[in-house]
Amino acid sequence: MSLVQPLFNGNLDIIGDIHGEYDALCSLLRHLGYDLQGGHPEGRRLVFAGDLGDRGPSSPAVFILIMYLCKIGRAQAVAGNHELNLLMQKPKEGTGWFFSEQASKDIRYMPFDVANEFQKKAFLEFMKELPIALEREDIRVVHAAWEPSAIVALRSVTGRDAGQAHIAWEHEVALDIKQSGLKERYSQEQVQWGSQLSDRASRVPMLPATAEYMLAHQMRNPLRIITSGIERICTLPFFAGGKWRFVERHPWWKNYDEEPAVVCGHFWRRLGSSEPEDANELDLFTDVSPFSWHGKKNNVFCVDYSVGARFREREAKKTVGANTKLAALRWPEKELVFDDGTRQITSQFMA
Ligand SMILES: [Mn+2]
Repeated sequence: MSLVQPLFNGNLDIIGDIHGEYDALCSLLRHLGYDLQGGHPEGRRLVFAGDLGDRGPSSPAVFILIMYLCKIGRAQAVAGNHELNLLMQKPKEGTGWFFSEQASKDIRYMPFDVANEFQKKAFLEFMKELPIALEREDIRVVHAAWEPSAIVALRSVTGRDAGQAHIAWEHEVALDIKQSGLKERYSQEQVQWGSQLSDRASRVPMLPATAEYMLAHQMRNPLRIITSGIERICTLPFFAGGKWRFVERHPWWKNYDEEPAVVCGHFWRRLGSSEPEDANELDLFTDVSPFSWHGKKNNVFCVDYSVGARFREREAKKTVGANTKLAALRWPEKELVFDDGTRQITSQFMA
């Protein structure tokens, strides 16, 4: 077992983050021409770019279907940051379907189906088997970022699943942070600023040790880089997800100059007028049109069209799916198919 595995040959339909939106998945598969067993009249095959569950109403059903399709060889999937969290047994926001201690806190996402013990065990076994990256000569698939040095590090992992490799790297980073004195400086800042760090109204200046500490956790762990992307220290702190932040996402594709195309998910591309929940959060696609390839060579494509934000549309009693879609990128056709049946040819490939 390796964390970087060969991708299927032939024509592919690469599907972005699903986040427990089972109905969207079923209608997308129908529009793509798949039958209930994942068979396709033209022999096409499915690839899932990770983040199968969390937030949406039916994460268990999504896992059951994809697990089945992968087992019978009709689909492949890479793990995303949400799969990694489940593997690490970290009950984060949106994981109430999996962790009973989180279920009552996930009010925003209610109602949602909850996995039983038997299912959880099966899902964990399945996630342990998932690769982090899939590759072939012309195309690569990861959840968030194809960062060449992180991929090299993943290739060197043998005899460990992603969860075990993640723990080992986290230990290494923690030890280094402690020995270098960064942990001590970080703790001092945390004590000094205390509850203000989670108060939007407070004026928190740039905290250099906190920034460096956060950056180290993200950038010194190859698994984090591939499943949640590249980060940098930002110029000004910003408030997002209930905390003051000192590092921001970096559009890694601006540095990607290798030949094979890369398809990823994770980055919540926006359609139409949908607004970010945190106005301060950096939109990585301000200079990229919604259906365009992007990056230094224009050979990277993020296929996540924010279906994970459907809970917000439900919450606001808006039309579900108006600004959020589940998408598949057809390769080599480079056409998008959405869960509502609409299609769109992508633009600017290698332009
Ligand atoms: Mn993600």
